[in-house]
Amino acid sequence: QKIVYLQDYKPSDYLIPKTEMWVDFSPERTQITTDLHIERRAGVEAGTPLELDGEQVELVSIAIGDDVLGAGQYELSENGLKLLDPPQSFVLSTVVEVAPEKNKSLEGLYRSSGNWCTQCEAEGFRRITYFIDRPDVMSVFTVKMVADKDLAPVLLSNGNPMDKGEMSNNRHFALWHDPHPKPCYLFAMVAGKLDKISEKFTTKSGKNVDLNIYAEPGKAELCRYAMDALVRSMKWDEERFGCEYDLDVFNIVAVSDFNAGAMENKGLNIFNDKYVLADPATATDQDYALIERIIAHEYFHNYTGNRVTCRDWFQLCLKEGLTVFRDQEFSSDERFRDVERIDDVKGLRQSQFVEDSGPLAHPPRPSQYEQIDNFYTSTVYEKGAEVVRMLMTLLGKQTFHEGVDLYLDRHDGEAATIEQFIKCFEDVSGRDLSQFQKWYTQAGRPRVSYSTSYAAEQKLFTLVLKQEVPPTPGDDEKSPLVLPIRFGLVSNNGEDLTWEHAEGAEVQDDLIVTNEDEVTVTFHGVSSAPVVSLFRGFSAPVTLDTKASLEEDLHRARLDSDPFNRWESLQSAIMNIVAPAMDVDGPELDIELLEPVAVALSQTLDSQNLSPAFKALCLKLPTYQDYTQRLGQNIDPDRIKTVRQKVSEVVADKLRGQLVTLYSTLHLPDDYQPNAEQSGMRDLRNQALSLLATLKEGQLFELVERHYREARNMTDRQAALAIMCANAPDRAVELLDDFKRNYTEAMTVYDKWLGLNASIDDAQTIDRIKRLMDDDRFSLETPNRVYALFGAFTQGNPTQFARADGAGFELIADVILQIDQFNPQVAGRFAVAFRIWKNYESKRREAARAALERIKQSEKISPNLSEMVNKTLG
Ligand code: B3K
Ligand code: ZN
Repeated sequence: QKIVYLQDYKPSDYLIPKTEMWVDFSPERTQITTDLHIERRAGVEAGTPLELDGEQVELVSIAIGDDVLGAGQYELSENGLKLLDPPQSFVLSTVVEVAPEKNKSLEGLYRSSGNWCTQCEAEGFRRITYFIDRPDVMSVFTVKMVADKDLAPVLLSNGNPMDKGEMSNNRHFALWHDPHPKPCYLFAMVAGKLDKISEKFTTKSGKNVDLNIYAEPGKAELCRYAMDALVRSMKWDEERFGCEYDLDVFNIVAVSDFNAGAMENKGLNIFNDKYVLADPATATDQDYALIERIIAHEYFHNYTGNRVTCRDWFQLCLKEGLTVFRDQEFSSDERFRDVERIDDVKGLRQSQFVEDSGPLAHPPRPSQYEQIDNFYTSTVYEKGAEVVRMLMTLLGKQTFHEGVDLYLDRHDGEAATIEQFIKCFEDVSGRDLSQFQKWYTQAGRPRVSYSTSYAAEQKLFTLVLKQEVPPTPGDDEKSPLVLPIRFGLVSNNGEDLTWEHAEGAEVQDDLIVTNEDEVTVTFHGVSSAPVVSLFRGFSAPVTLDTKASLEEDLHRARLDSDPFNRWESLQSAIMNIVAPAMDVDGPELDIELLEPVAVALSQTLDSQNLSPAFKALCLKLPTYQDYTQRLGQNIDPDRIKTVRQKVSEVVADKLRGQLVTLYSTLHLPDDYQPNAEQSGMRDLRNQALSLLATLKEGQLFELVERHYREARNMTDRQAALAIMCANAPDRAVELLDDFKRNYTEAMTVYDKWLGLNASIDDAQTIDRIKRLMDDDRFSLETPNRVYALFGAFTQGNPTQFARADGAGFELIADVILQIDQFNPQVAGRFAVAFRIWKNYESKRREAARAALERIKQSEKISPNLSEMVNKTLG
């Protein structure tokens, strides 16, 4: 396979400042006529050939001006078109035909529920027409769309609507013009039968914007919450980042077949409908929160991604990391900051940390790739966001915002790089950020260890910090990174102790900044022996290697003024006690040790100062993945499951009375609202029930069943089902039948049903999944079905996926191979399920290897899948 290297970057020889398209939709084929206004870049030699990308498009005709080109004047291949000796400045007209009905890869132009729509990022535009398909070639697009009035009453593209009208033969047209030059990956079109809801927005400078959200007929009312989130996002971006919307209309279209979550096409965002459609009967609190976030994320791209885009795909995290950071900040401002932070870090650890510890480890800004589609990873997105967050921590909020302002101003309308981004922060702060930049270019994460001592007489507190970055595949030499460490010295009564002065590292207020392998920081004038609280708010994405004593953890869990470390310390106390028993040759779990942890949990639940949402987080005991990361090697999922079950039982039994009271007395308002307050209360109540149910008592299952039957919203109903699936498979199967009959009319709910079925941990699950694949409404061609069924299985059912007999691995290998025939992006993405194969104990390891080898040896696998499988096998 061809590898693309960052160091080979070279600007395009030709530019396309203007593009005019005429698109004629008809049921069988779509014809696209394109005028490209092409110019040779200054300084490029005459006679330099022009290469246009094009895949799966059928060339009907090609002309320069009025001269139709004949064979010999251009070369055509599977990947594009080459003009051998183009003039300096000219208009190239092409007519091509594409077949959207047959397009199951969901890249380029395709049909979803009969409607036409597009997905161009990263390299889908070349499946619509010939173009220089790279993000640094920016063009002003004008598009005329023509279609049958009944088949496609709605015709949408980027930018502003300029004209529309009737034509002969029951046809009509719409003309769209986007004044902002953009790379073709931000191009979009939608044509079809759609309903909409509309809203008006006035920007801070008084400009009126029409907002529309389109959905399939009958679903428009389900877009109300998305619209509310959009309006709040627009306001927030003005207030926090000074970013004001820049077109007359902003359209969102929800489609039911979509590979990713959504796409930020200029002025015309296209969404996977599961991130738009919601009402209390079909969506959970978590669904609402995700909708809010993704709506915001795509909207925020209008500046970070669209106004300033990426020079090349290596810079993907320039737009994604920054935009994830922005959506995290938005959610934190709209909801509970502390809870959002904990949730985000949990997400980071479950996906990015795992990625970073395995064969697919890569830096947020990689330096080589085979298929860019495989690089839409949690390292690029979530770690990318952590790096931006560290910049803010390091420079302070105000200077950070000055840096972002400068970046958006200096590079407006340009395609930028990470270096240019960092330079803006250097310019506003006067700080040298060259070492900091390694966060973008180095894979893996630092392991930080520490030790402390206190000399009472001198009132001297000493902190020794060490960092080490373990090697990642193909990269043994790691340098130390700049670590912004938020910290506090927690006293006996929980107050943060002060100090007179500190030396040995840069220390300011509650921030230590170190960039060395090892550093000793001494604090003078510390009045009593503190318990140190490091990386408050998870101020750097590291792994803390030093395991604190149980007393220290419990001290922080009870008293730390930083909510993140309060939560973290409780989790770490449990993990320190429990993890050894999960080791294949480990000791039995000593349940007596859990007593003080249960006491701390109990105090947390009783606290008057903590929010229900925070308490709910604390009740979520460490996850399966938390333990696999701690253990690293020789993982036996059954053993982890048994020990986790035991821990839950012990804790549930100790807190029984409190949990029952909590469940029965926590009352919610009748009027359902998906806001943070109510969501937190529901979460706490459901968490209490969930923990209780691990006691597996008949009476408790009655309670769970009643919770299901009396639920007045999907949050509670799904929670009840999930609890049953986790603790009583037989009863769960019955309830799931009822659920299917009564609630799954909406596909979003049908998908929940699929996922719940796949999450049941019993020996029948694999057969059950095979049966579900034959269900009338299931189809491998719709990514949401695939994500629901197999995502829940590979991520949510580790014991069955990683069965010792290999049946789970085989099932997923079969499915990946089938999907790869028509949708390589989704196939490649699913291969990620195998990334931890080397960490299993030997039997499972061999079974996983066999499944991977079988994929690798299969005939005709896509380049996407091949890259993933080869890298995973290592
Ligand atoms: N930029 C898109 C991702 C497109 C995925 C392409 N394979 C959505 C987002 O991150 O906002
Ligand atoms: Zn994004």
